[in-house]
Amino acid sequence: MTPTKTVNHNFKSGFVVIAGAPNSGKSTLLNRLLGEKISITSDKPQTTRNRILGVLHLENAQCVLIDTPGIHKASGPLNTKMVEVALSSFQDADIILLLVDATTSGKDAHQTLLKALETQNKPVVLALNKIDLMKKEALLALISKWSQMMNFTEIIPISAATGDQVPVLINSLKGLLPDGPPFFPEDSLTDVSERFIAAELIREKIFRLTGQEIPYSVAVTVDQFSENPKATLVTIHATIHVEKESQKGIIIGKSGVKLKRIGEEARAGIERLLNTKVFLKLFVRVEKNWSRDTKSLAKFGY
Ligand SMILES: Nc1nc2c(ncn2[C@@H]2O[C@H](COP(=O)(O)OP(=O)(O)O)[C@@H](O)[C@H]2O)c(=O)[nH]1
Ligand SMILES: [Mg+2]
Repeated sequence: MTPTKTVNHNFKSGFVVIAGAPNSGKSTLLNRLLGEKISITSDKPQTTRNRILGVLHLENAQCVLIDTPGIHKASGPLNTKMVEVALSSFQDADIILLLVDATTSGKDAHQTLLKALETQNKPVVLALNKIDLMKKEALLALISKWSQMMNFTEIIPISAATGDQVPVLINSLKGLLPDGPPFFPEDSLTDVSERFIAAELIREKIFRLTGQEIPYSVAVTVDQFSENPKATLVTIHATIHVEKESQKGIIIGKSGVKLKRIGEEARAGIERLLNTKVFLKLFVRVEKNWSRDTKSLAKFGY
């Protein structure tokens, strides 16, 4: 006997991979689409290191969004790993959402990506982001330029930061989703743990509060994550791993001022995420050249 496969024509579901160059606003857009901060953002390229999944629940549809580390020319093992993660996520996609920073969009930066997209046999939606920073005439010229570069399913100008035009984007994605049952239960937002997001929020503050080389030499691990019996307080111990003694000094700062600020800002973010009081204790440790060592990369989850 052949089992009958029932397709519910009233429901649509699928995977949307958000691809694009570093800093185009992929993580900002994911957070905007979900209405919750699950992916960290900063003005430094390569803030996102892992694949982050978020579930967007719509009426009669479910859109599983994948935030990827940006695609760029790889250099060094950590970067190579990030590009691999981004490219391999295309395979799981029903729709590819290409996000481009409209203010800096030049063709060169996207060549690697366009080449990879041409070989995919699936809808590609182009979202031109950061239109809050642009004049309308410049935007129209840009739309015409991109429409000649590749045969996109749709081109939608948006602002992930203000939310402008984001509903239009959601509608377009919904229309392109295949028929199918939901992948995730109604109340789920992401597949990563609160513990992981907590470590990421600490890393975000380091990205935002330190300059130049420091962010790329930092990994964060959560060593303890425990709730008191009444669930009114979460205690977190986390370690910030750096590659050199000098970097440890910069993270800690004069009389510990920098580390204190990182801790305060991270705690506020984690409290918003968990919706409870948080006690956060941070340690700083030197792990020589961890970003060039495969074993350390694995230990830190990359
Ligand atoms: N003005 C403006 N800034 C944006 C917008 N979207 C993202 N950004 C900023 O661009 C930077 C990179 O964003 P992020 O989401 O980390 O980019 P990602 O590397 O692609 O994930 C951050 O400083 C964001 O605040 C937007 O629509 N308008
Ligand atoms: Mg990102």
